[in-house]
Amino acid sequence: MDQMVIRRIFNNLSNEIEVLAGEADGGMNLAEFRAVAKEKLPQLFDDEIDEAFKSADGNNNGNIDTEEAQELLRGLRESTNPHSKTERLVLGLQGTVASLQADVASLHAKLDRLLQLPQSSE
Ligand SMILES: [Ca+2]
Repeated sequence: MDQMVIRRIFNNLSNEIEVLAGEADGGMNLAEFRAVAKEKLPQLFDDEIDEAFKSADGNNNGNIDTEEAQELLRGLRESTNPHSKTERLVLGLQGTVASLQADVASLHAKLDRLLQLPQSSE
């Protein structure tokens, strides 16, 4: 199934997953997951819900365990955060380049002034 569909499902269920991830020995089996997903997203098909569940159940034990829920949330944060690690890096580099360009421009201006001094004194 489309990863975007799975992502959309979990984005809509992030509060429920957050609760799950906070429980010490929590977990959610397929029946519980189906019930929660159906309540929040009634337009979903059963096979979409099942597939989303399978993608989150990393060790295939029929239960989204606390650790799996935490990993799911990490994945969601990375995919939905507009300033992901890479983007932060790019933004930082763009800032560096912009400040270097400003420095070079200001050096140019100073050099121009220095070179013009003898001429302007004539
Ligand atoms: Ca599991």
